[in-house]
Amino acid sequence: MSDLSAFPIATRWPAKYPDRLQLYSFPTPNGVKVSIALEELGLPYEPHAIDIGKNESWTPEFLSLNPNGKIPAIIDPDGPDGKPLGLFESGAILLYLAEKTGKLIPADAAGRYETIQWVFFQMAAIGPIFGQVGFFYKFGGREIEDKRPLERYRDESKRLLGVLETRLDGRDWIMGDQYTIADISMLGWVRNLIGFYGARDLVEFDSLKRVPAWLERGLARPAVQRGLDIPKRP
Ligand SMILES: N[C@@H](CCC(=O)N[C@@H](CS)C(=O)NCC(=O)O)C(=O)O
Repeated sequence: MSDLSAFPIATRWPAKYPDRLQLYSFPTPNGVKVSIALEELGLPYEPHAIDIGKNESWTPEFLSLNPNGKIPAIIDPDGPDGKPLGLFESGAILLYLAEKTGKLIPADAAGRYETIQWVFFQMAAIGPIFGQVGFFYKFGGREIEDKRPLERYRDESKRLLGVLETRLDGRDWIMGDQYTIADISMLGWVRNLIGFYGARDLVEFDSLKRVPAWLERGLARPAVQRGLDIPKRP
């Protein structure tokens, strides 16, 4: 039986199944990347809901695993050399899971780096910029009279969607025939932009062809549908 006693987070969110990978998350675009990947991979895991609406990611127990106070984070009791590994940052977790299993990433070195490149593109651009559109269009920032911040992030989001539209020319998935962690990193964000943030018209989503078709293909995957709802909101 795995010993997670070195991880203070496991005192506040105890593991029923300590031999399984422990997921500390919430069903947001960053959180669902990991639950979707785990569902795709069929790895046994135990999800714990960290209610960010109640600031649970800022508790000392959560901060002991991720000093940056953000979901998702994991503990893999069966990490490198068979020792437990704690990890935060969704991109790092996706890469770790892909390399652990040899799935959701091409086996050849060039394809592997190309996939990592697109995951970094998501982490550095799609996530932060779409998140700002969410703030300035749907949340607190919508009250701000000066519309330049919203316009800036709207225009940048349209540009980034354009990059995806071009990349998907002649490809079903970001890496072509193979569905990878690059797709998983982005599906939840594009879905959120036009769904939860309500920015479909703002970013002229319907003027695109390939991105909507890719989103539909991704959302049709049963593992994606399951992962989008894990962990369940309390
Ligand atoms: N770069 C981080 C970002 C994680 C992130 O922003 N998580 C958000 C939810 S999508 C969060 O935990 N917010 C809680 C808060 O800031 O209080 C990653 O990809 O893991």
